[in-house]
Amino acid sequence: MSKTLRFILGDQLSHDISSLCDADKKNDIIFMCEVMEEALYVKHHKKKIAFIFSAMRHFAAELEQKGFHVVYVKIDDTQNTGSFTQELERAVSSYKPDNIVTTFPGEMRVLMSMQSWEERLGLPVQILDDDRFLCTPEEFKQWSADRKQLRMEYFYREMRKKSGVLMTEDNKPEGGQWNYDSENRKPPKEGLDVPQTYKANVDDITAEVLNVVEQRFDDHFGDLYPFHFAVTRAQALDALDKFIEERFHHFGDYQDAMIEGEAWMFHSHISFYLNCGLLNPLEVVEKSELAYFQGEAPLNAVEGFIRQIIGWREYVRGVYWLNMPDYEGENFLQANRNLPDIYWGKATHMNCLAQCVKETKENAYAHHIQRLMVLGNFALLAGLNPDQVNEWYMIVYADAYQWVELPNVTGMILFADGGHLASKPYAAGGAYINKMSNYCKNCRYKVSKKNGPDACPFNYLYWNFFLKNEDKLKGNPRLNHPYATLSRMDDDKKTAILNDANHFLKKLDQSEIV
Ligand code: FAD
Ligand code: DLZ
Ligand code: SF4
Repeated sequence: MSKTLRFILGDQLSHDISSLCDADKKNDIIFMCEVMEEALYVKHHKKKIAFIFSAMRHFAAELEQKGFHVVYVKIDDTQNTGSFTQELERAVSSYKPDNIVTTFPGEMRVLMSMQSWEERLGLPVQILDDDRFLCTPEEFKQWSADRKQLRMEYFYREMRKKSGVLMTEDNKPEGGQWNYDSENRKPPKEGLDVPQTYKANVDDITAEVLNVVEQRFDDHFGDLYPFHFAVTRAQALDALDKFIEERFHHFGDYQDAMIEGEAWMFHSHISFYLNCGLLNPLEVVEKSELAYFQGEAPLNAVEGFIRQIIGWREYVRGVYWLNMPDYEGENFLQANRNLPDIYWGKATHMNCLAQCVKETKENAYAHHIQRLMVLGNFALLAGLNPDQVNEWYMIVYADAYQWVELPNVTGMILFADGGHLASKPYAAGGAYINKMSNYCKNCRYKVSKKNGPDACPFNYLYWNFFLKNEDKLKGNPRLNHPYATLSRMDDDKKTAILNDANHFLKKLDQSEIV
């Protein structure tokens, strides 16, 4: 009987993952390792490292309980060499397996490393498909092949048909429409009662991990405490149930709303669990659909939520594998400004930015509209360098892996891929932030002012962005409106915009408080 070493990565914590499918309890070895290379290739938020290590250790314990032979290397094991490849070398020389089986990873750099193992380790290495996604990279490639422009909405409809989710018996979308987004843009209203997010207790395994992270990764960004992420599948399922029971009915209505001091709003907070394998996307979607049919959540909430998971989530993964490795270096707008210290918590008068960074630092989480329309919008309008912005997003969010982070940053917020993922840049002035949040009330800037020292910087940066990028953006039919407005704008107004923007950006570059 042959002996297989089954290598499980930190984002492959699913009991039914392909690499475990036909595992033999008597002969095979399940191998997992905590390595410095993964914790340091970007300096992840402390909470993210603690979350992954604790979830890995709990998963290994569950496999052991099931009777598997698990070999687990901890970060502080004295012999730990610090990299996947070298740890595998050590394991191969100790346990002498006949072959290695693993599942397709979430990042190109890990795939390239995996592809070198067969030669380096001198034994067969099988990389199995990651069947936790609805659409394979090959299927996405086929879908995109005959299209001039990729659009998430059409891809999403294919996924609805493929999965049968929210489809009627005669193959029509439930409720008659594919998309209920127009109902999902309610501004926050006064006195909205936002439920608490799920909070797991810290057990002995997590306490040990928190201690290690405190000692070894103290110079990383972010607050380690309080730590209340789910770290087992059972806890992640509780977190999902809590969302469905307490927040789902408002998810659609307030999907784009932001309230100062309310970091979690009516979102699900399950991206961490989906992305590391504790939850399976299809089971989440099925539970959501059931909630709709049982009358626990309205269609606009359920369709909107399901679209994020079988639409956006699958779409960005498809875009990632379709375009890597080139996607990593894209900089269509030639944006080259250094990431300002505001993103690391330096003081700013811009209340929206300050609040979103503060919550990111505390929770290793910000909800979509904070990531897109505040932090991302500023990065776009200020012309921040895509490499630095990508690195920041990879570092600060506990759900960040390159397959999902890179398309959202390079494609969605920075338009650095020239429109491959999104048809136009998500640029907005202060009015949008004011409509969807209460941040402006406590800001030193006046959102209604367009120019001058008290004006909201988003207002003049918005027009400055379109003026500065005219040669690259003017032909885009979806930008006819801003360019038509600019063509009617008098020269004095344009000069005021350019002056205000120059003055602001100069201060930003000189690390002055803006
Ligand atoms: P909910 O709002 O409750 O949505 C439900 C689920 O839908 C999420 O858990 C997630 O799995 C999925 N989803 C929603 N939007 C997207 C999207 N645009 N792309 C992929 N999946 C989506 N998501 C990550 O998982 N990891 C990242 O590193 C990441 N980086 C982002 C960077 C930027 C600049 C932007 C604009 C978005 C990013 N997102 C990322 C997408 C989205 O913001 C997060 O998935 C979401 O905020 C997670 O919180 P939630 O679980 O409460 O989501
Ligand atoms: C994010 C992360 C971290 C911080 N540490 C580890 C680790 O020590 N061991 C491990 O197997 N995985 C870790 N991960 C998740 C990996 O970075 C992730 O599996 C790859 O990037 C592929 O998506
Ligand atoms: Fe942000 Fe402008 Fe509102 Fe201040 S006024 S919170 S900078 S949008």
